[in-house]
Amino acid sequence: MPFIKSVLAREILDSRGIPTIETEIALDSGDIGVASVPSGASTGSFEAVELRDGGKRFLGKGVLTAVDNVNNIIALDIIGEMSIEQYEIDKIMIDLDGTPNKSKLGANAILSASLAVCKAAALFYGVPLHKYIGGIANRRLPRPMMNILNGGAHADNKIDCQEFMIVPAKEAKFMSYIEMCSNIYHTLKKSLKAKGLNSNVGDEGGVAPNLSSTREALDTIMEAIEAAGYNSGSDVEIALDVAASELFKDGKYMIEGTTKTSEQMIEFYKNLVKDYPIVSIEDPLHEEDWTNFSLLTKEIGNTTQIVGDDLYVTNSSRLQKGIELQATNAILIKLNQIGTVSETLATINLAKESGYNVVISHRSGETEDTTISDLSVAVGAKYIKTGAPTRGERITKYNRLLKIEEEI
Ligand code: 2PG
Ligand code: MG
Repeated sequence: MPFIKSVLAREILDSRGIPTIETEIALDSGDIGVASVPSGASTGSFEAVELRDGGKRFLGKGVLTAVDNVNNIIALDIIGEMSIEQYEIDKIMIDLDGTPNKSKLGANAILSASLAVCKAAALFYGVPLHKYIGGIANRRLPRPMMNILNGGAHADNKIDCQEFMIVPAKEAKFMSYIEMCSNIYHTLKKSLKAKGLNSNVGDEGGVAPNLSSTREALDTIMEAIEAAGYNSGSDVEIALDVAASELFKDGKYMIEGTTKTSEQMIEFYKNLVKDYPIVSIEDPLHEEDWTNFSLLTKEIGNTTQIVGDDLYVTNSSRLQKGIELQATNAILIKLNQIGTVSETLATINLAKESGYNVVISHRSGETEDTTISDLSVAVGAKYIKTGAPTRGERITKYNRLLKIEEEI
């Protein structure tokens, strides 16, 4: 077994130009794992804590404390450790932190080290990261849920629903998925321009035109699908991330200039799935609206994937509660919501054992790190959600999947 020889964290920038953390872990074998962590904009209240410095530097968003926690606290406990077993290293860091939400050392600090160990170990064993994590059993790539139109907290327009995604309906090569989604995306941009609408992009690369309702956005996407020569429904379907916790004020949902109760939101979704080829709805309700999640899943869960993101925050206890209540039939997985590789894998295992679909996800603030591409293949995730077919930090995940497909 090799041992961890050195640990070095530093501050870098994410795709929004906001500081984040990158960590390098070197083994005595000479293998070096390098990993960086992403950051969300519409974060769930139950996510593990992302440590920010506060104060004046970078408007309070600096991560030098987290960097220091890796270099001067975590490093002392893991350097020289005669193991690169993921569960052991993660356990050392979880115990060192000692809080339920990683608020002492920061989930960003801990995850950067957890990922760097994982990558160093894959290099040591001489296998690609997806094989190191998942073994040789999994040879299927996920389908992209590709974000083409942004609203909510990811754009400065009037659309309340945060993400409109397109999803290939038929099994194909990954490049065919990309080609179809890219054709539709570029057709959408052209048609917005032709209508005199803004075709600039939001944080995840989707266009962010000033449309005013979910239905208007869906109609625009349906037109683009047909104009690009595809059939909506049989070639490509639609997925939404409503990020409804962001819309919840004083016990009601504020959406499209109206106030809706949970029951009215459920009616709204039942009508939407009747009128559009929607296969998946993420966070349709507030992160604590468990009862109504269960009602919605009972109503439309047979034909529609209901995904919990803020609801579960990749946390196995919250997922366990969701399974008991039959709150959803799928989970969104984001490593930085929980803060270690091993806890993320435990949550994914629980989801799979319970027959839940797994969607591996980026964050709206990303880096060039492509771990999620490998993770999606390793665990046999049904979908990956990693933004539009544009912007380097999104494209790098798709390019990594193309290479993995070539490998396997
Ligand atoms: C989401 C994510 C990623 P954020 O809500 O699913 O698309 O957004 O990273 O801002 O939480
Ligand atoms: Mg979400």
